[in-house]
Amino acid sequence: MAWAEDGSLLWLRNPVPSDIALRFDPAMPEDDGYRIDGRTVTARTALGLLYGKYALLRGEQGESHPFFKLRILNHWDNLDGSVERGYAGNSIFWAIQNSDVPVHNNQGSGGGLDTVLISRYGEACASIGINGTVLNNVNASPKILTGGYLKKIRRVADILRPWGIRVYLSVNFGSPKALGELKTADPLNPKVKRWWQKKAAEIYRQIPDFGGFLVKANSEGQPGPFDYGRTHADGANMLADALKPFGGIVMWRSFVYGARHQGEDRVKQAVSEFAELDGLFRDNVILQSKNGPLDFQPREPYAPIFDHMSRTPQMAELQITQEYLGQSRHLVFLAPMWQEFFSYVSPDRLVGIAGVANIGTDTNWCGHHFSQANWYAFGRLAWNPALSSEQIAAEWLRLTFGPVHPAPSAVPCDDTGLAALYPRLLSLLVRSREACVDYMMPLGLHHIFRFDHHMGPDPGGFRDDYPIEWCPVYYHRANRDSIGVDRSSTGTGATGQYREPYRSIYDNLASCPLEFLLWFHRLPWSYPIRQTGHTLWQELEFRYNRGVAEVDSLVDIWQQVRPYIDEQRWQEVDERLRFQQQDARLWRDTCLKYFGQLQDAP
Ligand code: GCW
Repeated sequence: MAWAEDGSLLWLRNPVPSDIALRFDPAMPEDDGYRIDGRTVTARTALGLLYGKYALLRGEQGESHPFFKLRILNHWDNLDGSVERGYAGNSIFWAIQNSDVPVHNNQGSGGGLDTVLISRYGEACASIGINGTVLNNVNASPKILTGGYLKKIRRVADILRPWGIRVYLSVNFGSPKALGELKTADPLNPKVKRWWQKKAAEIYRQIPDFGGFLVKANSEGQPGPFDYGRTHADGANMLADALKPFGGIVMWRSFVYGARHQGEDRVKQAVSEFAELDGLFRDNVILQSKNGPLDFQPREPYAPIFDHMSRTPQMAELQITQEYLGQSRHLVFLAPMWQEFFSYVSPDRLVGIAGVANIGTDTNWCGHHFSQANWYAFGRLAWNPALSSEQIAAEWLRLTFGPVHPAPSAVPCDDTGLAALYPRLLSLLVRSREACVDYMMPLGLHHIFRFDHHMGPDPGGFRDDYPIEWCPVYYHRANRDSIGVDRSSTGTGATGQYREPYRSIYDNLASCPLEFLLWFHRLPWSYPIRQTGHTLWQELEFRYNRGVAEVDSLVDIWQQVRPYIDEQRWQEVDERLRFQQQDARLWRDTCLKYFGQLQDAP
């Protein structure tokens, strides 16, 4: 099968059929949903018709409505064109200045903006229902709010508007001071309030449908309201008041540690910080929290902050870019992880979801062809969190690797051969996240990554010039006798932050699920695992080996599909799978060796 040389078509290689009938129906529910009947798409809004067209392309029939109102990508893109935790080239929005890094499809003459690329991005997002994008890193440069950048943002907003995508910005809380315009950024200072009000007005003059601000404050060195003895609520409300007249929102992140609750178990600090503020936020503030209480690990229990803010609208932040899951070099399909999260935190409690994007200037957008599946899955789950991983994976596989219609006659296209292999490929895709957990950090182990770049294992990692919360040894605490962190009521008490029944389930060693065992409990190496008959040590060995075997199976199935996939994509995926195969072994061998030697120590 031919793959269009320009890699930008993703799951959209087949054009939307031209013989579709489009109808407005003002009696439909008030959202951007659609109804598909044969080749007729009906919707209440123009955006609904657009969504319906793409739904038809993926074979949908019947009626469908978006579950979350806010379905937003968060780009951690820096103004110099680099992308924090980006593994797919540079930013598609902020060009590297004076660089000859080639940007694919650079046909747009947008004065540093690749208008064609950004429009394709908009289409890809719209095709899966994404309706918002934050254009810059949460570690935000104050410069984003200055005139030249605002002009550029206006142009990006103009390109994305036809695709139903609203533009948002991450803002640096200290901006008025950092830009040298005021002496303070104290949220209760009238001059500071006025500064933000004027800034909001300036933005909305250019971008009338601007979405609002995303804020990382008093976290990992970012400025925030604490700098002036104020609370997160003081800070968020001040920005919310500035945006309110224009209909804008503030997405305030709860990812904080090492500030006011320094020294406390890191996974407890968000609740310690925010629970007491519940009810104090303006109605256009949304608290945005990562799915787990630590930091996007291959597996975490859900973040208990979601149990504590009953009077505050909340959003979940998921990470599409695989910072801790092999980056763009491992095939790991993330839908099962996100579904696991929704099984603990009901989507009903959330007003939206945000996904940290994995998109860059690489020809295939995401570095790894299969990483596109995670972008796709994020959008599909934002639209309907009840979709199964299997269904999403099946859709994506078919759209991405299935035949292109009409099949180019010069290229033999044995669709049946590929179809026969789909079930195995699909099941490996769906199991790939569990495999990653197994070969990296089974049984609730977490954060044993190499410093800074988070690729590869470093179970012995310790640096006394780093905060202890950045050191792997803090997270497993393994010694000659035991491993794991006691977070139960006899330990750090983190289990006490969970609602029942989870509080008791996690607290009690006998009922704690094996996948969270060492997250919540500290156990001797010889601890007998009732469910399997292994000792703890044997169970670790078993799981590390199981993860490696799963990757071997992936490599194997990829060999079998070779005749049915264009050579270029096949090769590129194969090369990464072979790296993953080696890396899975590296994880297993490094961790087992390190933990094994500890036990043998005199
Ligand atoms: O996981 C950590 C990342 C940082 C990131 C931070 C955050 C944008 O390693 O790169 O900063 O989380 O989410 O704020």
